[in-house]
Amino acid sequence: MNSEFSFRLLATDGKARRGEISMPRGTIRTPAFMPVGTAGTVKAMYLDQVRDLGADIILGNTYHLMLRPGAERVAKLGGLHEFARWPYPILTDSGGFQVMSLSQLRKISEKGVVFNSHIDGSKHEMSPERSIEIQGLLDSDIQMQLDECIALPAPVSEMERAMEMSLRWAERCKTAFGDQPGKAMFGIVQGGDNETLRMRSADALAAMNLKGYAVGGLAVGEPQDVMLAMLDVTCERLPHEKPRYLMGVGTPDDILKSVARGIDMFDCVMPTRAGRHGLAFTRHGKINLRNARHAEDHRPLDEESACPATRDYSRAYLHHLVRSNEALGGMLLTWNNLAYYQHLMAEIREAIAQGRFEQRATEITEGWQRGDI
Ligand code: PRF
Repeated sequence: MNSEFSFRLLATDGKARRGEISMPRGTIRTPAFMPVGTAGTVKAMYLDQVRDLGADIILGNTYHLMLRPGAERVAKLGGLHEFARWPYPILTDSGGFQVMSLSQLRKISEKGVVFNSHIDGSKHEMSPERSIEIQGLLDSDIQMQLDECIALPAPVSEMERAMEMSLRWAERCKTAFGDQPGKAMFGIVQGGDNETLRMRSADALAAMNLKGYAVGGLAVGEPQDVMLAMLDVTCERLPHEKPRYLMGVGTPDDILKSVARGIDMFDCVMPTRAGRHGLAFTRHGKINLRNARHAEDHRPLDEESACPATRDYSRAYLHHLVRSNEALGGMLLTWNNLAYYQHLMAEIREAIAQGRFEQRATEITEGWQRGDI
């Protein structure tokens, strides 16, 4: 264990990187997938299960927790780790992205965001400084700068304005965060689907000498090849020796292609949300358990898996649970999906260490394309 935040690259294979983030609450093996625990819970999972699947870090949301139960209250109760019973690293998103996607009424200006709660309509303000203060009250290990993520497509002038303001907010967040050796504040690259803006954003953030960098503003409506092109120009300009986190991404295919371009960390609601909606991710691709063709299928999702949800329950039973809206359906499929995602990350890390990432990625992709067997 380490008293300071540090990142060590253990192996590279092409642009893909295998590494390790060390911090007081634990070590994060990268490339890493961080299960989303928005409100201090990874929905439909016990955190012990999440840990057992191999998650080194989970994500929490400033926006949700500040509204309910409140950041000061979480602090009073001993911080988010103690509250949720997860003693390992937690990364918190800064709130801006969730304000824009969840609050109906919101106003964004140089000062920050003013918004109405999606829960009770109450009015709240969040400046870059307040976002960092809240993340500190939660006792988050990796804190994110407040940024503005805009939906694509958007006019270049709009992408430029949001990117430049996000840079100014990065400076303010850096100052507000100060010097906390065991923790980190990451900057967020913005710039929409414009290569020049992305390069400017990455260069300016790199010059701030932050402990890590996120790529934001992607997977917001653009085609996958546009997202990958943005990663190509961005990763190139980010410091080699710092971790890189692609926010809110993605499908297993997005993850393989982003690791190939130098991304180290991911988070996404995909495995948890899709699980609650009846969708299973497997070695053989996605399986929609709602479909009537599973109604009398004795086979488990994957008999070779080490995960009980994947190996021990018939597709017929999972189909029945999903169709009946039983809580257990969402629980078993979330378990299966997070097991699949963590297994995928372990395979990725091993392949990079062995210098055979590209071959392994091709084999994994072919497995999905062979279809549901
Ligand atoms: N900014 C922040 N959080 C995010 C994003 C962003 O751009 C995204 C975009 N995919 C997901 N979550 N702060």
